[in-house]
This record gives sequence, C-alpha cells and structure tokens, in this order.
Amino acid sequence: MTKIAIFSDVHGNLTALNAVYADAQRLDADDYWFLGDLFGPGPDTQTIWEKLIRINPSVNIRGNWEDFLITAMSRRDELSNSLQEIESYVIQHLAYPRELCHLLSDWPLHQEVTINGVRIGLSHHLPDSNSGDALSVRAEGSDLQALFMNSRQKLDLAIYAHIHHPTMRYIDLNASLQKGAQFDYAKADERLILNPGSVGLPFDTPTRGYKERRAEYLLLEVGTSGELDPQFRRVPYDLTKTFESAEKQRLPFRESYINGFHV
Ligand SMILES: [Mn+2]
Repeated sequence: MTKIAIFSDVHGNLTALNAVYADAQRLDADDYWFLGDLFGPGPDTQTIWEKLIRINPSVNIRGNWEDFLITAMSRRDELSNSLQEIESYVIQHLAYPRELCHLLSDWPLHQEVTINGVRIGLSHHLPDSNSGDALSVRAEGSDLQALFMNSRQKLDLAIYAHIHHPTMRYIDLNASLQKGAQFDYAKADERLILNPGSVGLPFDTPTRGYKERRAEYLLLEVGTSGELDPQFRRVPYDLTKTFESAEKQRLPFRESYINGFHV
C-alpha cells in the first residue's frame, strides 16, 4: 500500500502547512505531491519555501500564483495593482527571489504518475491552463472531460486543485454519445476526479470556510492491486498565529485578509 499526501493552495499560510505536514507524518505518508499556489496573499514566504524543501514533494505543479510571482519579477505591469503589491511583498520577503522564480518556472502544468497500476493525472487546474474558473464547483461533467483529453485519455484518475473545495466526482467520458438515453453501465467509460481543497485558504462555504480554522488536504491510499481509498483530511491549527504574522510583517491588504481571507 502506498500513501500519498496531496496538498495545494498554501497561499502564504505557514501555520496551516505545518499542521498538514505534521498530520501526514503522523499517518505515515510515503510521499507528497504539491499542486501549486505557495505564496500570497497570506503573510508567510521564505519560511514556507524552507518548509517545502523539508517536505520534499516528488511532484511540484506550477499554479497561477507561481506565474504571478514569475511575472512580477520581469513584467510586473501585466499584473493588476493589488497583485503587484502582493507579489512585491513576496519578493521582498524571499531570500533569493530571482533564483527561486527560475526554479518555479520549470515546474510543469501537469504531470502523470502511475502508482500500483493506477494512472493518475495531476494539474493545478486544467492540464494546459492553471488559471480561470472552467472547473469550478458549477462545472459540468463535459467541462471536467478536459482533464482526460489527448494523451490523458488513458488516465484512471485526475486530481486538480485551484478551486479550494475538497471534491470527489465521477464522470463518464462516453456521456456525449448517450445524450437523452438512459444511463447504461455497460457503455459508460467512468473516471474518478479528486480535489484536495486548500491548505491555507479554503473557500467551501457549506463547511463554514475559514471559520472552521482547519487546513485541507487529501491522503490517497493506493493498494498493491490499485485499490483506491481517498481520505479528505481537515486539520485544526492556530489561525491567530497566521493573523499575528500578517500584522507583524505589515502584509498588504491585511485587514481584508484577516476579515474575509481574500483581497
Ligand atoms: Mn490557483
């Protein structure tokens, strides 16, 4: 059995990341996959980078916030004013921002991994685009098919992040052939889709969003014959530490970050 801790959307919240790592270690995770969005709009930067090095994920996917940081280093005028301000803060608080951006720009948008015979596609959002809202909670099965197109057709399972909602869904790749027809199990070409939610900035309102003060990640067990057991973890942590860090380091937009957790 292989146990993988899949985590994403840390968004500058070291206390939440520490809680996730401690939980995954306690549960004996064999490996870690990071699906993108490490820095901003939260207060923590260099300490998060050092933590990620310690966690040492075997997969690192490039999120849209990695691209914001890379853009801020070279073509900052292309970003909105608020993003420029946030990314300037991140750059000022990193020890080697230029070298780090060089490294982040090599992270792929998607990667395919096979574990005990299960073929898994990993991306921050769409396999060829880490931004936008095509795969939001209102997405249809036909939108989600994009996770399996082209060479990805052979995948058993796709995992994406970005929407900050822990999710488990099935889609039928043959659905377009059977419109209006009764669902036919024999003709269905089913795939599984998982989303680990967000470590540092969850958006899922039905579970009370930030008021929960818990960090989300996915612990995926894959048995030796490919049996899947996805476990959605929510780990409590001390959110006041994150807010103290925001005040102490004079984080841009800290008031709206603390009150609504967005800018
Ligand atoms: Mn994102």
